[in-house]
Amino acid sequence: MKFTAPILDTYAGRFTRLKTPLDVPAAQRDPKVVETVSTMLLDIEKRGLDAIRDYARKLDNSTPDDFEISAATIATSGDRIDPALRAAIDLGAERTQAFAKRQREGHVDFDFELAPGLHTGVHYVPVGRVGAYMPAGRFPLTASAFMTVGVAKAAGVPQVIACTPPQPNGLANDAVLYTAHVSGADRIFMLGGVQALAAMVYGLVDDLPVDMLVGAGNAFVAEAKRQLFGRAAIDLLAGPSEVAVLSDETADPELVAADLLGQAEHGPNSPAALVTTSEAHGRAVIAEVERQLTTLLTADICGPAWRDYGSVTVADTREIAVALMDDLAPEHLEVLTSDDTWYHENLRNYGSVFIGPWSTVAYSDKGMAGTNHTLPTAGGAKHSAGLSVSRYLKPLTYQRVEQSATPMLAPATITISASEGMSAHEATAQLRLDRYQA
Ligand code: HSO
Ligand code: ZN
Repeated sequence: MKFTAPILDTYAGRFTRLKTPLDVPAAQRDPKVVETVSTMLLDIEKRGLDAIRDYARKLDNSTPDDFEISAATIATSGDRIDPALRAAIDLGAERTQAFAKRQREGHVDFDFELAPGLHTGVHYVPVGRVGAYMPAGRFPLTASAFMTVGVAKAAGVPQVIACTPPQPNGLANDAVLYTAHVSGADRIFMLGGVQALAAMVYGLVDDLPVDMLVGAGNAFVAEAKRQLFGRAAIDLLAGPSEVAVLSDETADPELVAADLLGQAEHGPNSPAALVTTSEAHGRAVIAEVERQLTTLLTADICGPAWRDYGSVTVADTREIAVALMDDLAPEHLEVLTSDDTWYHENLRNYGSVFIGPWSTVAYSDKGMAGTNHTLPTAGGAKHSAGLSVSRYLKPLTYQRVEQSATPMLAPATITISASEGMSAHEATAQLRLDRYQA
């Protein structure tokens, strides 16, 4: 599709086009990252817990006798954090679970007589064992466990274990611990990065391997998930967090600029895109971003992100705006227009949408909106949705055939099997037909 949208000057004073996901280097495709991770995984598979200990010592300067965090440390984590933070975490856990439980109700088993005597249906069963990774880099992302541990529990996952890396002081982050605890984690281990994911999938710290790995992390964590996929299911491969805003002349440039910078904070390669139907509004947003960057405490990250991965595009019509946005397929999408309902009805590719000036991405990021913040990045929203109870549930199918339905199933099964030369398949149906006729 060709767009005739004029393109505005962006932060660096040069003309750019709308940044597409392909412009963002996929760190997980860096051959050095791929190789480091595969060497580590092979080593861990061969040497087991000894290798885990070696990596924990080398990479995190961590040498505990037991990686598991004691029940007492976990139970008292809430006492070691600010009471206001504790209350906020309680609220986030409750709201995220309430949304997830409501979504769980939408997955309804059914039993359907597809043809006379042929009973079929779906029975939803949660994954048995989930391993959640809870990062703690420059920003500890406290709310992460709401989305992974809490939603898994709301889906009915019986065993959820979690890993979090030691901080420079050698201890786990108490806010992260408390969040995992109130979200329902069964066991928590102080282990970081690739070695944490490998330990969970190979069953090295808990008795049994996990069936599914979830949770955000750096490029090494994402690559480890990619390489472990198949042995375990994964939520998704997250790249740098993104935001896109779709606004018109009725939107407040100050809010739009703040929300663009709000996600640019994730890293110097976090894309922030504005698509607007008003050039004057676009210019006002650019000026506002510049102004806010002069006082923002994390301008060292947001500034480079906006300069290198920021974009402002003017669309002539709302249809073009929608087409541009659907092509971008952003992780987070905000709509601030006089026509929000029309946009909501027409947009189709995004991880989560925030409608109107009173909705902002951070509400979901921190668990207050109840929705999941683990969402597809880098255009993944074209084919996938984010993490939710649905991802933890397996829609298992069944069939129960009455004797009387045999003539309806067996002959065609025999015909297809015979045509393929699959005699053993054919025999299973033929036996039943013979008995039915006898
Ligand atoms: N925007 C991130 C989640 C997050 N941001 C948590 C801040 N805290 C991915 O959706
Ligand atoms: Zn965020």
